[in-house]
Amino acid sequence: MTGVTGQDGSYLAEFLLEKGYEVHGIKRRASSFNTERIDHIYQDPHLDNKSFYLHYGDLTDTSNLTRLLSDIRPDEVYNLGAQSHVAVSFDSPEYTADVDAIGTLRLLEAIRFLGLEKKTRFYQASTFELYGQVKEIPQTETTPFHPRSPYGVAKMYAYWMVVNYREAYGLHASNGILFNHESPRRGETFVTRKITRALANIAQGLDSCLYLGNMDALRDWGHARDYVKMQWMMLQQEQPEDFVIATGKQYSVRQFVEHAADELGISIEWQGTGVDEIAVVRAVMAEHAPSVKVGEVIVRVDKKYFRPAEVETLLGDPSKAKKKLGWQPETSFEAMVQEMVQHGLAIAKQHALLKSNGFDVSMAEER
Ligand code: NDP
Ligand code: GDR
Repeated sequence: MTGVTGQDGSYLAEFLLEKGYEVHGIKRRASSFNTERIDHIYQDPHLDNKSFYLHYGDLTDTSNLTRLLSDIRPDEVYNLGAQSHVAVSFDSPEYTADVDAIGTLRLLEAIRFLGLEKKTRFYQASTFELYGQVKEIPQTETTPFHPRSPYGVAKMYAYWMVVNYREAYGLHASNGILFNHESPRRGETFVTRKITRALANIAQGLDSCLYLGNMDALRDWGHARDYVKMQWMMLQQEQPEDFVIATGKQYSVRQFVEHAADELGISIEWQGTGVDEIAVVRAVMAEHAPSVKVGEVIVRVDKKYFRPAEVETLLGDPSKAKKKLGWQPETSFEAMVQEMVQHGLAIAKQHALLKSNGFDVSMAEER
C-alpha cells in the first residue's frame, strides 16, 4: 500500500489487519516522524508473527517501487499515495504530476515488468476532481471529465493508465472515483478539518477567528472509514471495474461551519456577502465555549484561500456501488461532523491546559 501514513491508508491498514491480511506500507523518509496516524497499529520489528510492515519508499523512485514489489509479490496493491492537496497543486504542478500521474504508471509498469499481472490486483485512488467543471448532476461513472486543477489533470492521467493496463494487459485494476471523505485523521489543511479544529480552538480561547475561502463550494462529504471498506470490496470482485463512491448528499462549506459551530454550542448569524461575509455569534452555551462572546466575529473570508480555478459543485451518484457491491455509507454527515468537532475539542482542551500552565502552543498557518 502506498500512502499508508495518510488518512485513508491508516483506516485501510486497520481494516485489512482486522481481516487477517499481512500489510506492507510504503512510507516516505521525513526529517520528523510522519507515522502519527498509524502508531497505534505499529508492530515491533523484533516480534515473530508480524503482520504489519513499513518500508521506506517514494512514488517518484522507480527502482525502489520495483524492488519492493519484487520482494513482497503482493496479492493486492492499493495506490493511495499522492500529493493530495488541490490548492497546493497550483503551486507545485510538476511535482504533483510526477507523484500522482507518473507515480501510478511506475507502479503499473513494475507489476507488468515483474510478470505479476495475473497475481496482483490494483486499486487506484481516483477522485471526483476528474469531473471538475461538471457536465451533469449527479456525477456517475459515465459523466465526462473536465479537471480544473493540476491535481485533477494528474489524477486523470492515472485514471486512464489504470484503464489502459486493464484493457491492454488484463490486469485486475480498478479506479475508485471517490468524493470527499473526512475524519478526525483528515489532514489539517483540508477545509473540514480546518473548520473543526479552528472552531474548537476558538471555543477554548486559543484562537479568535477562522479565515476561509469559497463559502459557496458544495461538496458530497462522507466518512473515510466507510470509503476504505469500499476500496477493499472493489478488489474482491471477479472482474475489475470503476466505481463512484459518494453519499449522494451535498452541503456547502457555509453549512459545514454552521453544523460544527452548533456542535460546540455556538449559534451563528451570517452577515455581508462575498469577501465581506462574516459569521457573528448570536448565542452561546458557556459550558461548551467559555471564551466565546455574543456579537463576536468568529469567521471571515480571506481571498488568499480562493483557488485560480474552482470546482463549485459536486454530488456523486453511488448507485452502481450500492447495487453491484451492496455498499452503503454508514456514517451520517451529522455524525461525522460531531466526531471531528469532539476530536478537535479534546485536543484544544489539552492545549488550553498546557497554555494555562505556561507552555507555548504553536498554531501553524493553514491553507
Ligand atoms: P493524505 O494526504 O492524507 O495522504 C496522502 C499519502 O500519500 C500520505 O501517506 C503521504 O505521505 C503519501 N505521499 C505523498 N507524496 C508521496 C510520494 N511522493 N511518495 C509516496 N507517498 C507519498 O490523503 P488521503 O488519505 O485523504 O487520500 C488518499 C488518496 O485518495 C490520495 O491519493 C488522494 O488524492 C485520494 N483521494 C482522496 C479523497 C479524500 O477526500 N480524502 C477523495 C478522492 C481521492 P506523508 O504522510 O509522508 O505525507
Ligand atoms: P478538495 O478539498 O479541494 O475538495 O479536495 P478541500 O477540503 O481542500 O476543499 C473543499 C472546498 O472547500 C473550499 N474552501 C477551502 N478549502 C481549503 N482547503 N481551505 C480553506 O480555507 C477553504 N475555504 C473554502 C475549497 O475551495 C473547496 O471548494 C479533496 C482532496 O482530498 C483531494 O485529494 C480529493 O481528490 C478531493 O477532495 C476529492
